[in-house]
Amino acid sequence: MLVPGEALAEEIVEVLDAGGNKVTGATLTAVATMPTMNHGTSEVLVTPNADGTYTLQPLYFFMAGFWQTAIHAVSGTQEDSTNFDFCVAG
Ligand SMILES: [Cu+2]
Repeated sequence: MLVPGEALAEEIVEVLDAGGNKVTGATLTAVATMPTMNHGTSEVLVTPNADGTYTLQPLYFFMAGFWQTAIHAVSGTQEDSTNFDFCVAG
């Protein structure tokens, strides 16, 4: 469970193609916000890992409540985006 002020939280994500294969070498951008409160966090850095996943950090969820991480991935001429929605317990 996440608690407010967990400064070193991270998310590890995979990017899959239509066939379910991991996409390596993609360019990911990530923004963490509290959509209902109109604020975000400091910049989220994306680091590719050797196993084909990507690590998003730092994710500084400094308040309890509803958070959203919006992720956009670009690989060649393909791009896609998704949101991870979750609550930080108070
Ligand atoms: Cu807030």
